Amino acid sequence: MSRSLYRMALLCVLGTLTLLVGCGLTPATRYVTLMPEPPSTTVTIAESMFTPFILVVAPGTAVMWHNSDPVAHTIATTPESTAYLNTLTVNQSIPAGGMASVTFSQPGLYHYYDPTVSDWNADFGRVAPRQGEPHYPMPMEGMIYVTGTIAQLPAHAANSVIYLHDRIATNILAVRTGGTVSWHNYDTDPHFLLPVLGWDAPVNPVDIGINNLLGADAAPPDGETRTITFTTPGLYYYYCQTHAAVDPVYLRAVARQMASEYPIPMEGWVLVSGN
Ligand SMILES: [Cu+2]
Repeated sequence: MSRSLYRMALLCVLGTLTLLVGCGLTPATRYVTLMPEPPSTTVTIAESMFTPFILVVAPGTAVMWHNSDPVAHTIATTPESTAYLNTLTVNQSIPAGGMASVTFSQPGLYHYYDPTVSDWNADFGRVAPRQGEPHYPMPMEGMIYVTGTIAQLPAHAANSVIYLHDRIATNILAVRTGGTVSWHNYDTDPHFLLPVLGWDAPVNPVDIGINNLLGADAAPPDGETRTITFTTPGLYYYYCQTHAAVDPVYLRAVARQMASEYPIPMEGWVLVSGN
């Protein structure tokens, strides 16, 4: 083989090798491009309910709603808005069998409902169910809990039970880690606040126990006060055992018919974050 032929042969081999390496790189490069997809998680819509009722995600997560009902549903944040609640407004219709996706970047709570089958009750500041829906008296609502640190939450928050009502005055509160929340019973009847069991941390990461709040009838003149110190960050979901029960499938408080606020359950949330 002459020197020029040898050189040509060598170039051919090198060229082939380059092509092979090139072919090998192309899919790998494409794969690497797809890698930084945001994490995603799914809320199922079925029988006019959102499951799970409380979804916990890290900041930057895309939440996908999958509507498996034969009718369209809407996801809409409630009118509640604070530094830690509904910092993003959502209002999207999801056709039957369809999907919707929302990415939540800011830590906090996002409280939403379906206004086509439930109602925002402005007097109560709560989502109310409609009679005739399959899981009445549970309204079609849900909570997205985006973990992460929320700065400048108060060290103390005061809450109460309203006079002559089976109702928590402030449904959703937040305090910094190590902070305290007190509940004063302005009602005449006793109330018993305890966690909705069955959730995994960071929902109810610590059992707050049964908090007996005697009313003015048993503890005159003005009922009892309980104060709880929250040393572990998380979302504490509680209810009053006298005026609500827990649905074992959805792990939600359900109003008892004898409660004055029926069908709205006596329940509340405490968000604990930052310091
Ligand atoms: Cu009660």
